[in-house]
Amino acid sequence: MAFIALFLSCSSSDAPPPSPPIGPLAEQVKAETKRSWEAYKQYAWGSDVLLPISKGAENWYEEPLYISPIDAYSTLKVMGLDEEAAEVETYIIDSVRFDKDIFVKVFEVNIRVLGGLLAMYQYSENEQVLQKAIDFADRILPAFDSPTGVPYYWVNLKTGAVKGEKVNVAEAGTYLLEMGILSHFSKNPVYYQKAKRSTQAIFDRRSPLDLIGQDINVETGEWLNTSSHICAGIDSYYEYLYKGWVLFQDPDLKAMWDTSIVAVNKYLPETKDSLLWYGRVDMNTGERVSSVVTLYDAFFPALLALSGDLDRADAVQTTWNWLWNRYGLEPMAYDYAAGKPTYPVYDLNPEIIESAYYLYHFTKDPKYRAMGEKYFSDILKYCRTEIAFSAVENVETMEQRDYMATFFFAETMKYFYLLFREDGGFNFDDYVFTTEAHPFRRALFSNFAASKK
Ligand code: DMJ
Repeated sequence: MAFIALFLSCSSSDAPPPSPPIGPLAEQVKAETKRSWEAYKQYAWGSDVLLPISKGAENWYEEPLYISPIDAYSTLKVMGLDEEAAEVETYIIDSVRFDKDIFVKVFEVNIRVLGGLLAMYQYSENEQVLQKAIDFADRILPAFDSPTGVPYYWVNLKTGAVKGEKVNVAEAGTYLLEMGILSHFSKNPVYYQKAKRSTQAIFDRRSPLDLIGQDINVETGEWLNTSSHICAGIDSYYEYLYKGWVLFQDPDLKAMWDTSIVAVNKYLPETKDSLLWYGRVDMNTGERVSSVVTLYDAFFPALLALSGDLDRADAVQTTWNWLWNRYGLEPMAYDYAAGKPTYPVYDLNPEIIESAYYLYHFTKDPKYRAMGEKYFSDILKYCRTEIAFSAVENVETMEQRDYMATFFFAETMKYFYLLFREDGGFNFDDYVFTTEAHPFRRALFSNFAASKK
């Protein structure tokens, strides 16, 4: 009887459609994420990060900002860990206040805290979450009140005091998505306008070669470091020009991207031993200044692929894949002319996995999934701890470091999961990922108005 009832209920027309197959590797990624999440909850709940070897916790500042759970939320949702996600949402609503007398790094909290809260609102449609996001954004907004419109490095969440006149371009120009999304959700254009003014201020100070430098003085607009590259310190400025255009359809961003990417592809590439590197040149002369690259640069194939340049994307991914396989993990900084790391830490960073996911998404070439399988097995081999995963102090010795960055939840495990999911998880025609891998549905922004006010 029970069998018949079950059979009838499964075959009735209102039964939910069967879940798409996920695949064993994606299931393994999900299980490892859950294991690490349990460890965060047990040893670090309420703190910013888990210390995965000593089983402790650490905060970025004098008081916690709950960065790991806020950053992790969208990954928990993507993986279907709905109970865990709901627990974070309740905690944020009931227990989290941002009126803290602490100076925070504007760039870092924008991509992790504001971006994470906005993703939480998108999934939950909980107005209280939106109010938290607005409250948080209003507390970092005073940073943008510099003479140039480029934000100061630090802002005090309680007083609005600012400090830090020197910022790099990634810290100066990675706000369009989070601030634009908030403008749309809150119907207040001020956030997008502040973000765009900062991006425009950088673009307007480009050299006659259409290149920008690395560090800028937010009060004078003077370049403090004229090294031009796509490495850590500039990377996500370019990412947000293109993704900002895709999400908001603001033609000014498209024009900035079109000008910039031509110059980037003209002056930065250098081939060495058949590998294509994007190095560093002086923004004014185009002369080479350094052959040191950073593992952050492995985001670039994803951006190239998204913008339609699959050939270059493949060539650059081949380079980063070579470097990964040389060590079994990537060093944070590497001198491709000298052929050795200059900073051998691996911090559980996601970029090379993100690019494998994008390239697989666009080409369906199984070699990119195979790359991801190797990265995952190396991370299991060298970074897995009794309770979670750790950074590695030196990729030549694989000595572990007692730290698990918040982007491990937000990005690294999310991109592994999506790369291994049999259905790919997302359609890029429908979604845009922030630089911290929070996915946003493009259709929500089809009548985006903040750029027109
Ligand atoms: C992340 O916090 C973001 O992706 C940022 O833009 C640069 N890279 C780190 C992780 O490596």
